[in-house]
Formats: sequence, structure tokens, C-alpha cells
Amino acid sequence: AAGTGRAVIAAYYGNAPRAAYFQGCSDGGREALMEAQRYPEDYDAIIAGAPANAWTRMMAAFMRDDRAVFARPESAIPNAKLKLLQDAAIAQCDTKDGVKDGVLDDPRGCGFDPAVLQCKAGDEATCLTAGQVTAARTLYRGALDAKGRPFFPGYMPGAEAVPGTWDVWLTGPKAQHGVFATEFYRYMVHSNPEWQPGAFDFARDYAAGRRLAPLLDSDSPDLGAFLKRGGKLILYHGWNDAAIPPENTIAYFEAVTKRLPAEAGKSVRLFMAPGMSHCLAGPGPNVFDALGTLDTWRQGGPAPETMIATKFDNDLFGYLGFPAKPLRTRPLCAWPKVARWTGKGSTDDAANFTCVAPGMKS
Ligand SMILES: [Ca+2]
Repeated sequence: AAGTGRAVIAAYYGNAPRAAYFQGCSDGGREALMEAQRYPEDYDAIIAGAPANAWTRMMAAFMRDDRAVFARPESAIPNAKLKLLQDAAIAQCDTKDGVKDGVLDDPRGCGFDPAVLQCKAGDEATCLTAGQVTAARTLYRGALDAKGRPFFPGYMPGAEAVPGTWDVWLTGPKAQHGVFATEFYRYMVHSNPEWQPGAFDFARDYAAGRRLAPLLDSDSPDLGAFLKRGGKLILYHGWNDAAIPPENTIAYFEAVTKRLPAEAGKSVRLFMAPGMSHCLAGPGPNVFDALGTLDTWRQGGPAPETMIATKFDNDLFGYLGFPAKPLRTRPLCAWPKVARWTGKGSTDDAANFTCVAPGMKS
């Protein structure tokens, strides 16, 4: 398709394009990394957002998530109770990053345990049952393998009740983790339309699904061919993504960096977005110009150390360039740096933040 695109452009304009870029998020992020790994000549620079790159591992993890919530009726977390989790996590951790804004800068440091919400007895609207606490803990912790070892990262606290996060992916009536994983194992792995999630056996079914890894996965850290021909890669991921765990992208970035430290340091950047949901929206600033940033970089500018993100009253409109009201701006910082308020001026203005090493004050 990339070659056809070049030929069409050359035929129509009389000149081949000077550069070719690929941008995608979620499954598009998986495709973006597939391009970088398997077809390194196709594109000069690539943006991969919240990549679903570890597909066959992720499907096993998704089934674990589904079973944690839906295997037993007492573990199901009603949408109305998601606010309890979010409010308790925000109350515990919002100011740890120096700004009380309803957003957790790095939610890994929160250490939130939903046991603080457990009902003294029975089930009330204002607390979680023991089964619900266990299910929530499992979603935060992440999936374990057949031997109980950590297998895939979990989900972050701080935006559980934001529509489009936990309700859509993890806990709601048609939680998409269960839908995706059931269809994967039912149709792509077992070719059995009768297959049911209750039959999931981690060791057996994960191994069966792995047979599709060479086709579906794009989590190889070997970007050598792409980087050695001068390719640039921007990765980004929202910290409050409930579809694909943010730590999966951090792990991928670190694997690439470990494999080719010099090339990655020069040509790969990761931006984690606090309070951003899956590819768009969320309580944190989540609209930013990754493509413009990539273009400037590819044309010879310095490697990007920051991108300014905006939170709009309507993020989709803001993203599409339709009229929308900006509510807050904030720099996203090249990993592992984080944005810290300078202590002066509005905390809704990116100009009053600097990128610093994690753990440091500004
Ligand atoms: Ca905060």
C-alpha cells in the first residue's frame, strides 16, 4: 500500500513525495510498529500511539481481566461504583505531583489499594464487596500467567469513572476486553463458534494463540533496519488508558533502548500523557501535535523533548480542529522526564511547567 501511494502521488503531482510518514493509535499503533519492524523502507518517520503491539499476549491478559470481573457475579463492579474507586484514588494521590488538578502525573506511584473501600458488611452503594475489591485489585495489578507470575501490566487509578475508560473496556455490561478476547479465541484460535470464556485455560489457550504471534504481534524491539536508515519514531500512551496498559509501551520503549541504545537515544522518543484515556480524551490534556513534531524532527530539527498538550471542553472537536474551548495546557515530556509546576502562575498554563527528571521538584 505504501508503494502504491508513492506511485499515485508521483503520477498525479509529477514528483515522488519527499518523505512518507505513518501515524496510528491502538490497532493503528500496532500497525505503525509493524511497519517499522517488518517494512523499514516504507516510511521515513512513524508515530505509534497506545500500540496494541503485543496482541497475542494481550488477548490472554484481556481474558484474565474478563474472568476477574465476570467469572463470578459477586466480582462484577457496577458502573455506579467506579466513582468510588476514582474519588478514593484522587483523594489519596492527586497532590503527590504538586498540583491539585484531578489528574495523577504518574499513577504508578499512587499505591492505591481498593481495600479501603470494602464494606463492613453486606453490599452498599457507598462501598465495595470483598469480591469487587478482589476484582479491582486484579485489574490494577495486571494479569498473571498459568503459574501465577506477572504476565501483563495492569490499569492505572485516577480515571476509573470517566466514560470510555473502565465502563467500556473492563467492567461495563459489554466490557470490550471480554468481547475482543472471546472473538480472538473463538474464531481465530479455536475456529469454534461455540467456544466460551468459561473454558479459558491459560497455559493451553495462550500457547494456542501464540501460534498467530508471527502474523499479529509487532513487539519485536529490533528496529535496527528502520533506525539505521534514519527513521524517527514517536511513541505515546495515555496513563489512564483502560484499553491497553500504559506500562506495555514503556516496556517496549525500554526494550528498544536496551537493544540499540545509541540509535534509540537519537531517533526514538516516548511521551506519556497524564490523565489521557485511550488515544483521545480523559481528564488530562490529551490533544497534541505529534505529526507536526515528527515532521520538524525529520526535517532536521532536534529530537523533541516536549509536546504541548491541551485539554478541551470537547476533546474530539479540539483534535479535529473544530471550535472547542481550551481548558488547560501542559507539556508532555520525553520519557522519563515529567512536567513540574514552577510554583508561579496558573497551573492550567503549560508555560508554568518544566520537564524534570522524575522525583525532582522543578
Ligand atoms: Ca495532580
